[in-house]
Amino acid sequence: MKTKKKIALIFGITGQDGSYLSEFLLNKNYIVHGVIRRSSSFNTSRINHLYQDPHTKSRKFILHYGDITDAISVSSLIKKIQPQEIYNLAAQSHVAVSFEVPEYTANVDAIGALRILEAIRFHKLEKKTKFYQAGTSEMFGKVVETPQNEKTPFYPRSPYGVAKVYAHWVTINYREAYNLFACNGILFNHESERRGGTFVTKKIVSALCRIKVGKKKKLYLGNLYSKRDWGSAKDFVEAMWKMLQKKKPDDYVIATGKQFTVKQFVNFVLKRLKMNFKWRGKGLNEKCYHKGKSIVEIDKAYFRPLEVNTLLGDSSKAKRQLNWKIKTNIHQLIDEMVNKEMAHLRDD
Ligand code: NAP
Ligand code: G4F
Repeated sequence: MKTKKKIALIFGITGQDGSYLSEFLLNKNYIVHGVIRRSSSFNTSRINHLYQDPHTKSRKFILHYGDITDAISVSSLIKKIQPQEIYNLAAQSHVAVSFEVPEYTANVDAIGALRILEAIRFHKLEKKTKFYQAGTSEMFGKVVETPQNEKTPFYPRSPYGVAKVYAHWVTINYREAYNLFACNGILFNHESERRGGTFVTKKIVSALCRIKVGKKKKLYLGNLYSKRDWGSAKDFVEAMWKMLQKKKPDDYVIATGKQFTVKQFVNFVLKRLKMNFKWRGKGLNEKCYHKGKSIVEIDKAYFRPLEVNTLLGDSSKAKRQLNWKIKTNIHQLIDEMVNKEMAHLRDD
């Protein structure tokens, strides 16, 4: 007997995680629907390889225009698609930018989650549709304990972090009030070759590769001493799916349990590129030299009004209950990112 394919709906499908989650779900034989925003330039580069022409029979990958700030579009898509699983990955996801556009960030990152939850409830899909909310270690902000787990209190340090705390609690609220199958993933930083170019790992890899081949002279960074627990996006999207396959909905920290400073990340990439280097100076005058020339310098513009100095996750609950495992360490991640960047540069 043929089993019916599961249907998933992804908000934020054009982003780093949306693209990997799409691939993951398609491999599991899902029909994947995704919401894209109208943009004056193409915003689908991460999912172009998955695209299926609307005239294709029995499509498995279907895109819809919509926006998480538009309640009616959110609601009508959910009514039309009636998915078994909804993944809310849509966000203004840049912490520094959230200080520049705080109200917009709240609208997308906080109320966006509410709009989806309310649409599930309004269309009486509580028993049919499971919901995943893309929460973040930024909610821990000025951490009150180390490492951070599901019980660690939140102390967000940016409009982004504050908005995500709202989304976290409203997800729990709908779970408890309406018996909705709704889970929060509390994901620590996760990276890949598809990471947006203004996040620090991708910015470092991209600039140092270009410096290596003589296409760029200098990389400017902000705080070199913040510590992050960096994992691989491919590993982390699997955890999102695993949460929705459990019998009961719950919240889970997803992290590697290892942390490094931004400066260490720079050093790892330089070593991977076989570039000799030496750091000299202090504070804003700290510089990294290669062959007698400074290649990394500090620019105050990249400091934030408030910083999250340290993040380190304890994901033992996810390991125990979801049987989730980390497959990629930081050096393998850097390898993947550097290889992709160098291939791009060769193609250029
Ligand atoms: P990303 O690459 O910035 O992708 C964000 C996605 O959200 C994009 O598809 C973007 O569309 C979409 N989006 C933004 N505003 C929207 C709106 N108003 N309506 C509909 N879609 C909208 O982020 P990511 O790294 O994949 O992260 C996925 C989610 O996990 C985000 O919610 C992020 O906050 C959260 N998170 C990420 C990390 C991490 O380290 N990557 C860690 C913890 C939590 P466009 O392509 O059109 O801009
Ligand atoms: O790469 P980042 O911009 O990531 P951040 O702020 O940790 O946020 C990312 O991870 C969160 C999970 O914890 C997600 F929720 C969020 O959506 C996003 O994906 O910055 C990492 C660190 C920060 O301490 C920042 O101050 O790197 C420091 N940094 C130093 N120089 C820089 C730079 N960050 C950026 N983006 N650019 C710099 O030049």
